[in-house]
Amino acid sequence: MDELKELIKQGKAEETEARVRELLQAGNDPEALLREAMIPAMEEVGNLFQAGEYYLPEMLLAARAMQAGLEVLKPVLARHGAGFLGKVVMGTVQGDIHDIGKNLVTMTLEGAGLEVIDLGVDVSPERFVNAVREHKPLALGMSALLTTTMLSMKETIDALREAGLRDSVRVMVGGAAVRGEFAEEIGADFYGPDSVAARDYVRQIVELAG
Ligand code: B1M
Repeated sequence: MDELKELIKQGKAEETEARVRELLQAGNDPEALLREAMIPAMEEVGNLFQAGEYYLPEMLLAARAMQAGLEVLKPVLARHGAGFLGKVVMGTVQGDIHDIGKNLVTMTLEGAGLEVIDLGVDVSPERFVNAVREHKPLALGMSALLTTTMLSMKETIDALREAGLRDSVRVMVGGAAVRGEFAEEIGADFYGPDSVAARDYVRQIVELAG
């Protein structure tokens, strides 16, 4: 696990991929890999960047290594079986291109049997609104990693209201920049500290919808 964390911090994508495979083959729980090595690695990369010890290229390489590892986990986290429980629209908000957390939430929801319409990164309020109108999802999930972009979440909620769609969908927000109080302030229905919380929330909605 420690070695996996180091490989991600050093941005070694191929080695990360191989190590994740090895750890899975050795019987390790995929969620433990995420919790104990992969997510903490990104946390440390952020701290190194903030301390001026890492620059953008190092941060980018670490992100690539993380994504290579996630690709290996994807089929393992995915649920086998037919039929979707419902739809969720997901995206990273306007001005923000961080997508690792959003991808992780997407994978976890898919693993729980949800169909996810992933709008990608830098998604404007208009695109979110159009997707809600078109797909009629149970929930809309927005991710923001920058303090400067999290305000776009409020703009999206306001735009949903203006379009008369606010009551048709549950809005959940998350990402390193977001906190529970902020979610409440902007009128979101739920703040998810991690992908498992997001999955559990959507499961609750599915149960309520009967
Ligand atoms: Co950037 N970056 N970055 N970055 N980056 C942060 C976010 C930062 C905290 C680093 C730091 O200074 N310590 C800082 C933001 C400071 C702030 O605003 N407060 C920062 C900065 C400043 C920047 C740039 C502005 C740097 C620059 O250009 N000078 C720039 C902005 C670009 C832009 O978006 N416009 C930038 C660029 C980048 C890269 C492109 C190099 C790369 C992203 C690559 C990619 O995503 N494909 C990158 C990275 C990798 C990071 C850090 C190191 C790691 C982020 C990450 O992937 N974490 C990050 C440091 C940090 O977050 N501590 C940092 C792992 C991921 C699993 O966590 O996304 O939080 P996270 O998701 C979690 C939960 O939050 C939750 O689930 C996940 C866990 O299960 N979650 C949800 C996420 N979304 C959810 C949605 C939900 C529910 C839960 O419901 C819908």
